[in-house]
Amino acid sequence: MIPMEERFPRPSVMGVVNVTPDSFSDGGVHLDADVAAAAARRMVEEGAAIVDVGGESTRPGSEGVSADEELRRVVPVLERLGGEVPVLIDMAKAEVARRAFDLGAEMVNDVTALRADPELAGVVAEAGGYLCLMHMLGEPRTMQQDPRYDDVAAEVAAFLEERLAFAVAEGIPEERICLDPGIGFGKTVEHNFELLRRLDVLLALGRPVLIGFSRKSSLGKVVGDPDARTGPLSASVAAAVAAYERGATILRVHDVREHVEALAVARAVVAGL
Ligand code: HH2
Repeated sequence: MIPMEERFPRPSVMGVVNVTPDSFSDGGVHLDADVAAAAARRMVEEGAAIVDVGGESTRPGSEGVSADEELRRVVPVLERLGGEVPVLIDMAKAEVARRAFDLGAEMVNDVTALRADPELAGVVAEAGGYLCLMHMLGEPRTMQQDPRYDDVAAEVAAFLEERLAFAVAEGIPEERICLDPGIGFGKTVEHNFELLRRLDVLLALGRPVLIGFSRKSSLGKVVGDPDARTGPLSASVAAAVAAYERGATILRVHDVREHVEALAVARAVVAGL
C-alpha cells in the first residue's frame, strides 16, 4: 500500500471534470463522455496527479441525483479512460464507488465524509482505495443559508477528526485518507479565508489536506463582484498557492496547466529546485 503522502507529494494537482448539466463553473461542458474523457487525459498531460470525475453537482441549492443517473454519467467516461488515467470518483454512493473501483478508480471523494451512505466505507476499505473526507455544514440544498460557527477552524477540525476516527474504525487505513475543510460548503466568504489562514489547525490532525478553492464565488466576491457566482482564474491560482504555502498537499482545480505552473514556482521558493 502506498501511503497518500507518497502517492500525492506536495503539491499535487487534482483536475476536475464534472459530468453534469448543472455544476457551478463547468456545468454541461463535459456531459458528452468522449469530451469528458479527452478533458481528463489532457489534464494528466498537463500535470494533474489525478482527475476528479463527478456525476453530481454539489453547488449551493442542488438537489442530488439517483445512483442510476450518476452511473449513467460517469461509467461511460471511466470506460473510455480504461484505467489508464488516475481517477477519483466524486460524491459517490456505494454502488457508484464499487463500479468505479472495478473500472480502475483509485480514490473516492465524499463531500458528506461517510455520513450519507452507510455502505460506502466498506466499499472503499475492500477496494483498498484512497479517500477524501470533506467538511460540510448542512447539505447542498440549504448550506449557504446563514452558516454560523463560534470558531470555524476548530469546529471543522473537530468534525474531521471524528470522521477520520470513524473511517479508520470502518477499516480504511489512516495512511489512505486526506482531509478537506470544504471551501464554500456551509461557509461565508470570511469563513473560507479564515480556514486557509488557519490551516495549521487542520494540519495538526496529521493527515494531508486537500483544498478546493478553484473558481469558487468567494474569490469573485473578493475581487469586487458582490453577486459573483464564480471566481476568476487569477484568483483561483492565488488561493491555491496560498493554500500550498500554508501546508496543503492536494489542490483541486479546474484549470490544470496554470495551477501546475504556478505551484512549480511556489514549490521552488519553498523547497528549492
Ligand atoms: N468542491 C466542489 C465539489 N467537490 N470536493 C472536495 N473534496 N472539495 C471541494 O472543495 C469540492 C468538492 C464544488 O466544485 P465543482 O465540482 O466544480 O462544482 P459542482 O459541485 O457544482 O459540480
